[in-house]
Amino acid sequence: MKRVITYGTFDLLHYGHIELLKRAKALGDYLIVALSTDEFNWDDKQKKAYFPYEKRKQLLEAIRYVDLVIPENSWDQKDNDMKLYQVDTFVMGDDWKGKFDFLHEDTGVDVIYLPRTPEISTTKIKHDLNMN
Ligand code: C2G
Repeated sequence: MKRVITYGTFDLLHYGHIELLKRAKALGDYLIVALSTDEFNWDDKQKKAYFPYEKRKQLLEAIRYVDLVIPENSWDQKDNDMKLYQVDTFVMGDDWKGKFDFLHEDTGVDVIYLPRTPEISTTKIKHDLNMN
């Protein structure tokens, strides 16, 4: 069984997220999503999600491509996650291109960056809805 993992906040879930998850799942048989906790978002990513962790988790768990949702609460957990969850492939959108190449050296996982879906982002949604 080929195990794939990806990380993110997935706030205000939109089709760009779905396209990423769909392509990530197509790279294996089992997709794990490490979902940024509210504390990690605030303390380390300087962003506040509209939906709290439990709601974002509920939405992700309803997606056919997602097999397991785990918390992301540190930048440093990835190496251990690769081993703990016996990951074969790490996937991120290409806005992160190059940032996680160390995972291949450290753990041997394949590191794949997928093109982002253009024209959509959580920030754009908030802006277009005149939310702050
Ligand atoms: N994404 C995409 N296309 C978009 C928007 C997002 O492919 N139009 C991808 C991002 O590249 C990312 C994933 O969807 O791979 C989740 O996006 P975010 O929730 O914005 O993730 P981010 O805040 O970048 O967190 O440790 C890694 C971080 O947790 C990543």
